[in-house]
Amino acid sequence: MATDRFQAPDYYQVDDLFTDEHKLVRQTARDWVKKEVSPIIEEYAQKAEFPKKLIKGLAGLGAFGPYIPAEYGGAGLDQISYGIIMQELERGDSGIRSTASVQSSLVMFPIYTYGTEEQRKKFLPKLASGEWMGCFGLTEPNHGSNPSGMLSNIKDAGDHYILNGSKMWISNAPFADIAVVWAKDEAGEIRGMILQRGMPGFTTPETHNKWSLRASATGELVFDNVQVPKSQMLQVKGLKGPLGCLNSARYGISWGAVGAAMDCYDSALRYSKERIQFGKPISGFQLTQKKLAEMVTEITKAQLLCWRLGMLKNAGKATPQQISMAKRNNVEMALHIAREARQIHGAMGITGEYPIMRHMMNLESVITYEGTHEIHLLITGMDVTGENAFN
Ligand code: TGC
Ligand code: FAD
Repeated sequence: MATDRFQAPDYYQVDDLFTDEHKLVRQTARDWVKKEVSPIIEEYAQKAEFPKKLIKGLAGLGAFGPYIPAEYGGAGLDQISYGIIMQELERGDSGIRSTASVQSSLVMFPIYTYGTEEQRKKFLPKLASGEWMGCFGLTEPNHGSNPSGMLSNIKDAGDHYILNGSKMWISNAPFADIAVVWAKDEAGEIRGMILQRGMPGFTTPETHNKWSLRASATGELVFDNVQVPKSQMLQVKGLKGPLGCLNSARYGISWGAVGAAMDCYDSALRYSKERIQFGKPISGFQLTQKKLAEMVTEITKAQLLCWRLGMLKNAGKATPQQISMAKRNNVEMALHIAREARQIHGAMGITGEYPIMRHMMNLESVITYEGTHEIHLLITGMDVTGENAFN
């Protein structure tokens, strides 16, 4: 990839809304991405491998559990800082943000929120430092958008449960040390539990041949009579357990998507000024300006949406439905910008010289995971009409 010359657009001086701490967090994350992610990410995406060597640096940034209290190893930051970190990581690559999202919101969050004090002390500091990596198993081969139908199940066997079933499309699964897994008990209630690599009957085969999120490892979780000690169970029952974690991850994605969009816009703007056709820079053509003007408008709107949602989250007032709106809007916005930026780069846009095609392909996963574009629309639809159109 060409040298990373990224300059963030800030058309409405959104910077003025951030505290000095937010700006420091952002500068640190931005510098780290430029130094550590940009020079290697294209190579790792091309060879479809997660760059494990970034784990220590991610932990050092506070990207694992940004809002988890310091007493458990987290960075103790607010929700805006958490969002800013996700924005900067996804500016580098959605797969890197994915790894941090899963570790923070889908593994550390449930252990912090639904775990016993013993579980918090045992797992959170090691997850915050990156010594242990985690994954989150909700989706199954036949239950994606409707996790309430899951077939994975546990049976009571005295001091432990016996777990059977499988999960699919699980980020970080191939190398995770622990897995937060959701399965139904004998009463049909969804329960959460912490599995550790090496438990007999627990395997994590890798999923190959992805065209998207290639620098993130994806796999299955297979449970064949796994004995789960009762001390590994989380203290929550029902679908609200896993969905509560998704609120936090979806919020982070709404910021992350802005990062990917900013990178595509910035690259397209620079390219349009440098690329000469018909004797002048292509930035001088009205059709190019339409694309760029619309991009920066949509980015600006999304930046403001994120900031406001973050403030609501800081105040404990953000609803799941508001989070759905931001995730849906911002990911679609980023995908559209990636496609438009690809056009501005002409043929160069399909190469690894520029980050555009990688962002575009990544965003095809981001628009599907953590609730598809359609599911989030139905969540908003139900919120405003009071009518359930899911089934
Ligand atoms: P429904 O009857 O509506 O609700 C069941 C219970 O859950 C509560 N609830 C929520 N609680 C917290 N947060 C939310 N967002 C919640 N949404 C609902 C609800 O109040 C109820 O509680 P209670 O106490 O009455 O039992 O459930 P439903 O079965 O009709 O489903 C609703 C639907 C379709 C919106 C939900 O299933 C859904 O969101 N589906 C999408 C599935 C999804 O997002 N999967 C993501 C898997 S993880 C992933 O993709 C990680 S990618 C990671 C990466 O690499 O970054
Ligand atoms: P389906 O649910 O089969 O949906 C197929 C299509 O039907 C979609 O367009 C959908 O919007 C539409 N549809 C479904 N129901 C309705 C409806 N009621 N009304 C209208 N349209 C509908 N999951 C995890 O648990 N953990 C992870 O770490 C994880 N990581 C992932 C990483 C990647 C790279 C990917 C691609 C996925 C990951 N997922 C993970 C799974 C992801 O959450 C699911 O793919 C997603 O929830 C959608 O499920 P599905 O793929 O089975 O699609």
